[in-house]
Amino acid sequence: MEDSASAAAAEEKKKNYVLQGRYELGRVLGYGNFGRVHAARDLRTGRGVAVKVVAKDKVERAGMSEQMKREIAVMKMVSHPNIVELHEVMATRSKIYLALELVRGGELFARVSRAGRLREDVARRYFRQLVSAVDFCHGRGVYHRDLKPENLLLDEAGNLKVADFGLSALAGHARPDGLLHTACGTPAYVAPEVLGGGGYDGAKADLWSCGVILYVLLVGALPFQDENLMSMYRKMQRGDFLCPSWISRDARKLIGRLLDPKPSSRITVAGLIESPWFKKTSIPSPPLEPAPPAAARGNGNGNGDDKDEPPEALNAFHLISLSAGFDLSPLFEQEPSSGREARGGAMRFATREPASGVISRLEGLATGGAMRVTKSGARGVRLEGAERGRKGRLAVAAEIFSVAPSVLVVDVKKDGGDTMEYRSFCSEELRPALKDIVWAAAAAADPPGAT
Ligand code: PIT
Repeated sequence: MEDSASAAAAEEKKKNYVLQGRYELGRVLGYGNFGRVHAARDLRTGRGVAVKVVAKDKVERAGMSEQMKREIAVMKMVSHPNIVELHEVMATRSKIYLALELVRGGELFARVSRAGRLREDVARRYFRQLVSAVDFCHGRGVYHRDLKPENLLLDEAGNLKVADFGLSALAGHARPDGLLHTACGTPAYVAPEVLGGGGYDGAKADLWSCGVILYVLLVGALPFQDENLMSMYRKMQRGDFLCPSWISRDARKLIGRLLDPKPSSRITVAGLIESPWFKKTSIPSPPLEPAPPAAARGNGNGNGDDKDEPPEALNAFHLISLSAGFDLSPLFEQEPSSGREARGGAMRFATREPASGVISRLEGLATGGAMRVTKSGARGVRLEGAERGRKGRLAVAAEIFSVAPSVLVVDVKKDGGDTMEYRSFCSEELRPALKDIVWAAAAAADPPGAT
């Protein structure tokens, strides 16, 4: 009996790997509501896709079956260049599979958290794409209700794609008062009227979240933050937030109009599109022009618009000698503006240690931390935690590339588990363990932004 159960489980596992003979599932890209999202390959076309795997029993236990059906219905309705496309839905007895557009550039959240904050022209480009997607949804009676940088993905060309409609609502679900009544979303991004519980207009609530997102892009912090949810809610109700002095006047005005606690006077999409900050045309900086040194970059010109981020246009050898070891990512990015921040907490460092030495360091680190090690070829290693964390087991994948004779670059990525756990693993364990093999050029100045 038990044997046949485990054989069935093994069979299910195999089936999952090549899903219904059509999709070959690969690494975990992230976690949506109710399931993991895997990178996958469509075996019929060879095309890359993302497959979200949802366990039916989990959805049922949480009483979210209707919401799941709504997510699928919504995604079928919203085909737009800035929304992750749903290609196909499949199901087995126990699981639902959504085959989605593959978006490879990671979360916008990762780009912002690594850069600290974005230049206004860079933020404006993302924000326009977000508003285009949001306006498109609203025009079809779809309200996302969980807009936040973690649900905004970037493709390889640096275009924004809205994901995760798992909490979305349709206009048809409003009560007779014309308002939605389900409080959902992520507190820091959710409009005060949603938390208030008295019914809300889905479009106005999404615009508030757009205001929080714009603030996060430009400031690198949340506008309303408090350990105590009630105090945070009170700050939101009062519109009590501060804009740092580097934010331009137009951006500040727009943020104020989006973070208006009264939905009736809050700006509409039509007003937003006509606002000076949104409309501003910016002249893109010339590509491959090395930026002046930090001291000459004039930090603080008062209006805060179009400030420089750290230069990213140096060549491979500059970067190796200047980087003091970690984070050489501009070396490999094909699209300069998609930059190193798009890589979701990924870490890169140069070393003169041979590949075998790097691998044995990683193996030593794994053994010390009771992690499981698997090698893939001569240049790949994966470490997996023994214990399940907040989002499953932490898994870290390292790949080794040769960039010059006797110079290797090691690329480290999260391959499973929670992003915060991954970050603390990197800073508390990985970095210290590798410190002495990371190649830091003697007496070379750190480039701006290097750690
Ligand atoms: C990708 C890459 C990635 C995440 C996703 C897609 C997720 C997409 C998604 C998840 C949902 C949903 C709609 C889209 O409702 O890292 O290509 O739960």
